[in-house]
Amino acid sequence: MSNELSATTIQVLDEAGRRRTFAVISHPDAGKSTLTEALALHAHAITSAGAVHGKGGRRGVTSDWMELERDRGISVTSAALQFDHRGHVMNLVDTPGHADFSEDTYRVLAAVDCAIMLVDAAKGLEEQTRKLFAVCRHRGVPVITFINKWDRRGREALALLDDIETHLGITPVPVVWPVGDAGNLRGLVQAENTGQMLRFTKVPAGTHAAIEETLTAEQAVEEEGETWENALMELELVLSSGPGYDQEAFEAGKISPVFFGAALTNIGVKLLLDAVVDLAPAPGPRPLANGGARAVESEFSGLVFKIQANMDPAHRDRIAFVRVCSGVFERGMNVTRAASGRSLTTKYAHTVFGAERTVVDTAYPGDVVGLINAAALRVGDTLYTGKKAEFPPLPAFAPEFFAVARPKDISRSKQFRKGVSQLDEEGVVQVLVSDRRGDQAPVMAAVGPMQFDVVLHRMEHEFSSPITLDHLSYRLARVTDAAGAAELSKARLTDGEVLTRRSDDVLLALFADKWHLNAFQRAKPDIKLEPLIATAE
Ligand SMILES: Nc1nc2c(ncn2[C@@H]2O[C@H](COP(=O)(O)OP(=O)(O)OP(=O)(O)O)[C@@H](O)[C@H]2O)c(=O)[nH]1
Ligand SMILES: [Mg+2]
Repeated sequence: MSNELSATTIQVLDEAGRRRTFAVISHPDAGKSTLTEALALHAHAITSAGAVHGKGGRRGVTSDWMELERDRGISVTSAALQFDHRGHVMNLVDTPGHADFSEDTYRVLAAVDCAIMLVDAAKGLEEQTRKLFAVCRHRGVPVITFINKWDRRGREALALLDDIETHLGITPVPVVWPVGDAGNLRGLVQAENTGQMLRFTKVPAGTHAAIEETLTAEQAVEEEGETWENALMELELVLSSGPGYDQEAFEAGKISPVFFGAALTNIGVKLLLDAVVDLAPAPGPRPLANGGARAVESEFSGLVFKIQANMDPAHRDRIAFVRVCSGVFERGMNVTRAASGRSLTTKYAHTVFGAERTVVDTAYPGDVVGLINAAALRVGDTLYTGKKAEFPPLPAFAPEFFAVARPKDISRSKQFRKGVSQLDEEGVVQVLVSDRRGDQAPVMAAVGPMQFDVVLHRMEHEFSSPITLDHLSYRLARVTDAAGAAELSKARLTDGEVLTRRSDDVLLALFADKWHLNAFQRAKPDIKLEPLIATAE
């Protein structure tokens, strides 16, 4: 083997080294979308907050899909942004916090190299944040902690860190410490440079970056007195009782660097952005389904982690979001879809920024590319050129809510079918056909009921086919096989159990409750009934 690396290899390694691909995660309302916009604002990728999700009455990039988000004030789907910062290419994915949309968030976590975990200063560690943290740990995604909303009254900094240590089993290591309690934020001090205080002046409504001034320690004592001294004391206390920052320990998930600030008023956001460049790992080798790993400098490979249609009314089309895992992506290249072995061209490739997009000609490991109208692609697909690559499958969650969908206006059955299959492909819900109801009345299966709200809204506004949903009393789904299907079809016609077929041909037996499941299992002990991944994990 030659010691000389080819020019392409050097270029790929260099470009990959400049990439930071990360997600923002947390319980609903901790401020992920606000932080996402503040980060983009700091990198000068947008000129006023509100451009991504169009929140708070500010002018945003409008679309049907975001209309629902605006109405509710919550994110119902993840959004990818790319921008430059300090010579690095930042690929940032904002995720929805609500548990009902957690399948989307879990898929994003399969596509990033680092996560920023948001903690609301007043609420502390909330349930969904803990679950998402557990997923990061399981997947080996290192976590940076940002304690948000320090501009409002909240808990004590030391107590919050204590909770992280106790409940998450990871050592929080402060990189930044707040000067002033939550609700009385005077400024920030950096662990590496306790000789100065960073003071911020709020700009109304956070439409622009907060103005920052630097005080020397003497000035800080003079102007902030005890508040400054307390901050130094607390910081010293935490640092002296812990291991200190260590890059290897961070990447191994043993420690989490901690930042404080307020996303809404852009305080502490720049320090966080710099930390992503300095601390978050660049794309590395990716584990393959059958063992081994794909090195970043290998030929092209990518993972489809999300499908979204109709993001922009001006472009009524379907985008498959691909995270480039290795090699160079060039628009127009032929790639192979691992699941089918078929090849497809990538003529229409875009970089997306919220709902906006621009044509992309070349992309490198870590980048997120949107492939337009690649109808064959499904969430979880691996694409590659050259030597075959197949990444491990993405988790599919166990649905716990089921409803039969019917068009309100049967003359619009074509729009109805189109809408249902589109929402199925995106994974907005799983679509099942039950042996009793047939394919005229598909059964929508969801992890949480809010997914149904998205279905109702999108069917009406995007597909012009308003629907009714009749909720069914099933709560449990089990994967079965042909033998199980035969038995279930023979079962008495009660509402206790039913056989369904998912669009990927997986057979799912649905049961009203664990008693019906147990009774069926006792009667037919040899029948295959395997659980799916539960969200409670
Ligand atoms: N006071 C204060 N409010 C904040 C801050 N950051 C966010 N908020 C507010 O918190 C609310 C929720 O913010 P979002 O950014 O929508 O939260 P999210 O985490 O994206 O929520 P989901 O996407 O629904 O999970 C909004 O009203 C924000 O204005 C902050 O630093 N200080
Ligand atoms: Mg959000």
